[in-house]
Amino acid sequence: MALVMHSYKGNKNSDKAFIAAEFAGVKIDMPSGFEMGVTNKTPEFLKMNPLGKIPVLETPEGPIFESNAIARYVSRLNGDNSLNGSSLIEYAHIEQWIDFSSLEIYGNIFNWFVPRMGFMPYSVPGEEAAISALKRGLEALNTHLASNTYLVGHSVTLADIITVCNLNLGFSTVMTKSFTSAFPHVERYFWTLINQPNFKKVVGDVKQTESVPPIKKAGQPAKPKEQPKKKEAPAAEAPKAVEEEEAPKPKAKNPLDLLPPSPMVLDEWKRLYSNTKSNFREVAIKGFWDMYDPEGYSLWFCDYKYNDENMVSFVTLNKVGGFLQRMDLARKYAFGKMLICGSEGPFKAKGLWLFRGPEIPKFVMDEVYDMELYEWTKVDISDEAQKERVSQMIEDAEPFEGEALLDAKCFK
Ligand SMILES: N[C@@H](CCC(=O)N[C@@H](CS)C(=O)NCC(=O)O)C(=O)O
Repeated sequence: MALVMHSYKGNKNSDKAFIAAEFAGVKIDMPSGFEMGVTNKTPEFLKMNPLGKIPVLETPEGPIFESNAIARYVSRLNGDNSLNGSSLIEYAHIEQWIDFSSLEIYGNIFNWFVPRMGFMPYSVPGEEAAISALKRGLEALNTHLASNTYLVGHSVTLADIITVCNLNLGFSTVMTKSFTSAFPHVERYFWTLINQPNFKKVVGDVKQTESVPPIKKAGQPAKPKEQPKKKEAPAAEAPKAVEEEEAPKPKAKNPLDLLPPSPMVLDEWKRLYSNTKSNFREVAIKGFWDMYDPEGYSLWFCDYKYNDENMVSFVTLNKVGGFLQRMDLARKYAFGKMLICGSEGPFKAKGLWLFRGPEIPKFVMDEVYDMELYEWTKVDISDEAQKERVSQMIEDAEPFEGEALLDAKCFK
């Protein structure tokens, strides 16, 4: 008998086992037609899990409930993977982080989110306690991740799979950008791993929630009726720590559109860059410096602050790739080159960016969390050495600063 998962697509608890299965080369079937609240309350289901909760994994040796136990089982089915570490102490640390993320992270996200959805009684002190305990957990995780790419060792373990699934519940429901930006290493860790192929295959594209959902009344979890706001409603008032939904404001014009016109047209430069197939120095680089308008634009070098973590080539490439994806919002106002240098880890991520305006645009600093993972230095174009570095970065010169290029990515 094959392995059969009783759950539904998108359930963050069963995602743990499906991601572990991708790493371990295990196949799990999930029959369609599962109906929450119906299928999991049948006598057959209750024989597998007396609580009637999902997920449940049916195995040739009998059913398993509790998502962490299921993921542990799946991760060990094929002995030859590193999901469980390579020593007793690594194994213990993996278990440590699994418990930590289940109790200190998932538990507190759950106590913040679920009462808001009307599935548990809501109270302001209860929510405040959950948020404050969650912040304490995230702070500890953030400190650990400041100097570690993964929770344990130098590759993905079951601890990462379970922690990322737990964080995914938070990122997709209550943890807005303004909440998570206090934990930049957790953000980097989460977005890097959730975009790795074995995660992405299971969870798809993940988007961070833009607001904390409004409080729904108990018993009306599906869709609460809009109540006219009473003046005095202290019980339903959200604590200060929680962001409330705001009425949508009309979209303000980007301040960069209000800058005095520049003789440099960014699209012209991008076209020249893309269309130059030979004599790059003489055509594209010369063209760039002829066009460059230091009044209307600025040039910036960036250097990744945590290159020591960049031991694995594809993880480093994904990290930089994710950064460029998130820069999408600046496409009208920026051009960038990112070089990933070195032929073996640690790989160094170095970049050159051209931004409209004399500074790095504020909306980019605010919206793209990767920005703070890099050291930014404004290029002094009166310094010939710096100008030459700019030219070399644009043309993917190799070796660059004495090192081979693992890759060069362009943002245009
Ligand atoms: N600790 C359990 C939690 C299971 C759980 O709460 N499952 C929810 C869906 S995510 C459920 O089945 N709820 C139905 C119910 O409570 O009857 C695990 O990790 O598997």
